[in-house]
Amino acid sequence: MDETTWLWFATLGMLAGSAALFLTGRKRTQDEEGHSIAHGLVPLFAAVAYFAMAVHQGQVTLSSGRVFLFARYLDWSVTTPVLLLGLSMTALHGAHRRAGLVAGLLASDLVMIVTGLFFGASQDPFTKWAWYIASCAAFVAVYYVLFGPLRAEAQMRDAERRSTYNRNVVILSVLWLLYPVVVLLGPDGLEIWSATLVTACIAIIDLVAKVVYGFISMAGSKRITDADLERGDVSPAMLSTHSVPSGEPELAAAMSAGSLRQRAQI
Ligand code: RET
Repeated sequence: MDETTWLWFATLGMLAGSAALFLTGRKRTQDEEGHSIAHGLVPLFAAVAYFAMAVHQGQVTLSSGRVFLFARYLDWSVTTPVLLLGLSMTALHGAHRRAGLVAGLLASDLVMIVTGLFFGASQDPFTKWAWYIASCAAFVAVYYVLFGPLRAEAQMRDAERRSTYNRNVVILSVLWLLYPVVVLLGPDGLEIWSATLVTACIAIIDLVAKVVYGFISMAGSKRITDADLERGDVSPAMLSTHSVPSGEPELAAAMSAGSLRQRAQI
């Protein structure tokens, strides 16, 4: 397959993945609803970027003749913060806690992507490798937060949140590590791999990191929600709707248990 075919393949794969994630996502609590919407939107946004690249708009030809696909970075600047926010919500039981820490995580991630964009657009070797090192340093900061303070937060939660965080953080960090390696080997870096090989590899890694990881993360948030509902640990304010849909008796039970608990605490 040539490079453009890979870009079309990724566009269609992302669209199908987004539709599947939106259609299967459950929305019983606000937490679950947040995860479903986030994981549905991530591949949808990627589809926009892949389409732009497939029709040769999301790229520029540099004076050296190298074609630089900058639309990848537009995709990553939106989708990576969303994925990190989802993981933070799992560790923190809602993202409203430790807002400074979460903001620091997202800012480091954005620095990683923006410096990566300048790396890709550079032609002078010194400038290029300076940007690469800066991007890797920001990547280390992202890992530090994920495996340091956020992991410590997750260990203080219930068994389902803890195990979901521990599983997701390992899968996410292994997948993300592949990006700087593939980009390093390709035409933007050491020029060992061809543009087609890099585009094919990134298309596959992107589909796994967005769609497959999306399903894994949504399964985790389903487990967490099931356990919360079973324990009656869901107050009416945490539900995604204030009216209980008929045919959802477990919600009605959890709501009344949750409101009883709330009243007991007053
Ligand atoms: C770049 C530039 C070189 C240095 C580093 C990079 C890291 C990229 C990463 C991208 C992750 C993208 C994901 C998209 C999925 O939605 C920018 C290649 C460190 C980690 C996960």
